[in-house]
Amino acid sequence: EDGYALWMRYVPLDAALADAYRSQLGAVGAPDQTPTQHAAREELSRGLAGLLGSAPQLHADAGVGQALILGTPQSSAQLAPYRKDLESLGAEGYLLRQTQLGGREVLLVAAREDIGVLYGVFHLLRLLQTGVPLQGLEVRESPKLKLRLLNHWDNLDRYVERGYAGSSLWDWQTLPDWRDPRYTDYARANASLGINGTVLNNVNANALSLTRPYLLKAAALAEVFRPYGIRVYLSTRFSAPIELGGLKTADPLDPAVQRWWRDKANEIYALIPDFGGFLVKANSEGQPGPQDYGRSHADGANLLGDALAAHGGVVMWRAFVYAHDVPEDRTKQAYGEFSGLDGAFHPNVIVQVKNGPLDFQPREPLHPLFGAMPHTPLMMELQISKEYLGFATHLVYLGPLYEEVLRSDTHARGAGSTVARVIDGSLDGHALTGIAGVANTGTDRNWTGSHFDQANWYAFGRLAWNPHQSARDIAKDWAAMTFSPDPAVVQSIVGMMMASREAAVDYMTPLGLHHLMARGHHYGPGPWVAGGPRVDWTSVYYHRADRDGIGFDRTAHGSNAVAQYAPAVANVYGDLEQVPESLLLWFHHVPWDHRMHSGRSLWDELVGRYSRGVRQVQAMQDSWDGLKGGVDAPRHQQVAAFLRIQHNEAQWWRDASVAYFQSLSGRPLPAGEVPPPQPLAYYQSLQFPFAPGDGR
Ligand code: BDP
Repeated sequence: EDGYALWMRYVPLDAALADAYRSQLGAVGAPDQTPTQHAAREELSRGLAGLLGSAPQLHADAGVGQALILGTPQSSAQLAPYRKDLESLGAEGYLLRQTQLGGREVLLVAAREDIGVLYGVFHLLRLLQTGVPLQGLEVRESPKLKLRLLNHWDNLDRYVERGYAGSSLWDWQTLPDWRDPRYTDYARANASLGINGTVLNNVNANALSLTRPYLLKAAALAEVFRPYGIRVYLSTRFSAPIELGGLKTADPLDPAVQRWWRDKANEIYALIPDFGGFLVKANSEGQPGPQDYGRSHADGANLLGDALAAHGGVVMWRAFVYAHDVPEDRTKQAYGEFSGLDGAFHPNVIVQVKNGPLDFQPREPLHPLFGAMPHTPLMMELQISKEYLGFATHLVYLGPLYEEVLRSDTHARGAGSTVARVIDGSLDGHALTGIAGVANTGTDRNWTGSHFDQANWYAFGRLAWNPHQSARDIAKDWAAMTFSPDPAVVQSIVGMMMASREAAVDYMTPLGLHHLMARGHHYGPGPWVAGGPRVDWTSVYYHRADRDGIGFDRTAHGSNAVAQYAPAVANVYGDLEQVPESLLLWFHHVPWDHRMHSGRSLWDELVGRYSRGVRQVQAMQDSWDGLKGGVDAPRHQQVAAFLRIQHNEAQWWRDASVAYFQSLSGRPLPAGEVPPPQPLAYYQSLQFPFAPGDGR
């Protein structure tokens, strides 16, 4: 058990359960004409062999006597009567149904297209892995979002920006000739969740990835991924016509630039006929873009959109922008640049918006662009890698974070206008919909740098398929498949997972605080960070603490960022009485003796939250200790060690933060709180990657 198999371990089920399943799954009719059909058969065989102890008899022609039938109306005559029904599930949907056929009980895994059958096989395997009875089974599934993508921030030299799981999976040097079998396992894992696209390279893009040698490499990956329903996309450098084409400009209105992109698109599609499209970071953090020529984001996006349109490709244009001149409030920038462009984008352009207005913090309010651009398709970008959440060492299950933003109500069309409904297109009637997760994968044997970070890849994929699902239900499936279906084990692991995100918020940035991580690497506490090239890269800019109080005033008295939300949201966030305490210091600057719901002063509450976060990590350690024997030893040991690291670092965060804020507030610690064992200067002197020891 080294974690390589992810949630697809397919270890033997309990004997009674396996017996019951075997009678329903022994003989299988499954066509084998296409690569995707082949992948479905292979996965089923592999899964059943592992779970039930013997591989099923597979027949390419569905006939009488088979208990399980896989296929589409085209591939299996027996499924022809279901044509209409399957049509209604769309190109990627599927049906699992137990029914009578020719007087016998059969289980159907049926879909309109082959890819739906593969998705259905993964769903069936999940049911077996989690012990769900098949009697009377009826599952109808189709994805709620069209683009369900991973974004790899992988550079061509295999360094992964903000990646914590080793090097990039893509070995550009040996591609296209060598196709590492790991690429296929990557595709299987994604297909098991319904992820249907991958952006191979970093948003801080190198134009080289658009040259012919690299396109050939991308084409090889596309070929590996194709049977699994995964399309390849590329991050695109806006100035590529200059760097690669020798043009003098990349101005989107220049005919030579337009021609260059059209030619490039033709070249790409000749090599990768199902190429997905481009992801673009422009005029952000030093990247080139249309504003360099006095043009708008829409001009830039439409330039690329037009080049891809004839081939059916899309452009995902990122709204993560902030100005070169330091703004009064960085969180206001994206709305300022994009909301006025609503309706100006061509139909194959979708604007990709991060979940919150700043940058993947442990907690942020929803991004104000959601609901504010009804005439423009918006997709959401989440980070699966935990840049601001303790990298791969801290156990932080992101399901609750994703769920929180998806369920946030924009109130754009009245109550119930959730972010999930913005991105699934139902709120404003968009057909082009999507979600992207910044991938946390790498060459580490367990893919994600820690066993528990696999859960974040998993949860992202499941929510991408259906953003209305519950993070807890997803955690249950994951824990059962990844560790053990034993209900006591699952319950204990899910308990740890569900509490973990709030724990991290508490020990890092409680009560709406944000961006207090150490400079540059974002690991460990740095609430004192000040100075340097930009104030919005410092902590003091965000917390604004002094002797009198703390918090960023984003109300009408301050930056008025609240005005970017619909009035029903702005009224809540902007009102000290109504703002949820979890976002208090995001929106308000308040005195240290501000009364909290608990009756305590803000100062006492803040210190209490920091300590609560540390205690929660201790509770996770206790739960995990209780799982010794219930979880295999190799993974148990590694998780236990990582929890020890997390506990030390949670304590470090708490002590450093309390010492720092106390140096400003000048207030005594509340009764019962242990003073930080070291003076503030000690915490300020610690350098990454040297985690704090015991004071030696
Ligand atoms: C920030 C990361 C930076 C990314 C940037 C982005 O620190 O490495 O390039 O986001 O999303 O969170 O473009």
